[in-house]
Amino acid sequence: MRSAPLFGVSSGVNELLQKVLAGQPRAVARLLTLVENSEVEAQTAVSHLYPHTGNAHIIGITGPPGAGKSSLVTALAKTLRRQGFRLGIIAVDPSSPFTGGALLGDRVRMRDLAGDRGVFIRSMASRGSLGGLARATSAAIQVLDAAGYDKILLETVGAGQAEVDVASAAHTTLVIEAPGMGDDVQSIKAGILEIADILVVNKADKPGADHTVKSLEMMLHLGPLGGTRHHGRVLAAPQMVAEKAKDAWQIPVLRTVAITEGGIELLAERVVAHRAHLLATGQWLARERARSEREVERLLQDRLLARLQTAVLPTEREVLLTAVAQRQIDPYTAADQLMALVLKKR
Ligand SMILES: Nc1nc2c(ncn2[C@@H]2O[C@H](COP(=O)(O)OP(=O)(O)O)[C@@H](O)[C@H]2O)c(=O)[nH]1
Ligand SMILES: [Mg+2]
Repeated sequence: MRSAPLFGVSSGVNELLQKVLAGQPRAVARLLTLVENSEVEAQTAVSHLYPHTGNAHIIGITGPPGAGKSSLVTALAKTLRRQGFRLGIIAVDPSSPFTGGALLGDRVRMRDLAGDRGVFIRSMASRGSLGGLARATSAAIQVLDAAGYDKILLETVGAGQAEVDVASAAHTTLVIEAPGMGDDVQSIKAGILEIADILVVNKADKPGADHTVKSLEMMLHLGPLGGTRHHGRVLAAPQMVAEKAKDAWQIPVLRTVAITEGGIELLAERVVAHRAHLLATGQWLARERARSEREVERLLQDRLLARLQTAVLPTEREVLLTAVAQRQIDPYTAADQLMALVLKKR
């Protein structure tokens, strides 16, 4: 099946895609560069590779800078490698406009993994919009999935919207905290807990780790489901209890020392167990469905905005916006007029 020719692409691209499907790291690296630099290439690649995707377990790792995410990804990767999984690692830095700085540090930390053909590592930095980065990251995930990597580890710096984007791209989200990083209950953002499937207190060798663990556990139990993740379905109360017992995922709070691989075996076990849980309860499909919806919506938005840019002349736009600013027309009317221009084929 994997050797079937791909139609509608040049023979060069066809050959590259075939090599990616065969799992050749150099072809994967080349395709990722194409995908990152051009949306057209991304579309070509994803549309041809998509039938071969859907096997990878996507694991998001997020948390504040310095919590030990890259060290933890490295330790987790070593453990998962010993279990025979092939791994793709994508380190995303939305705050960095170019590949350098923090990502260079990540490279150093992940150097233990270099030379292992079963591990593919890629850093991605934002070159403009966060939306552009999200799109490139999503395409990169598809490429790695098609190339046969079993688990894709996606590291991102906790930076508001970016960490929520990670959760929406991942099946399993790890939120990493560390002691002494403003770990009071008040300063741990509730939004972070909402996306976590597994909470990790890294740097458990440092003083204050117990306090951080307790703070997180307290926040979890204050939540509506008492530390469990459940389908969004509304159920009658007795049914709710039964369903909760059957389908709920207990969000664990785990301690790790990434630099000595302490606690990593248990973390790897929970990560693998979470995938099994999602599959057994039908939540895997539900997450895929939600992810597909967000992805298609994002692409549709991009297309509509692009259409707006070509359908409306800059001068027309300027006239309308000035009219709104001068209170000659209201913003709703302006939007309606712009929409009419978009819908009118020129
Ligand atoms: N003491 C201690 N230091 C750690 C641990 N994990 C990571 N570090 C150190 O914390 C710093 C930041 O780690 P890094 O993995 O780059 O964090 P990131 O910014 O979240 O990716 C580095 O100097 C690591 O060596 C740990 O478990 N214990
Ligand atoms: Mg890092």
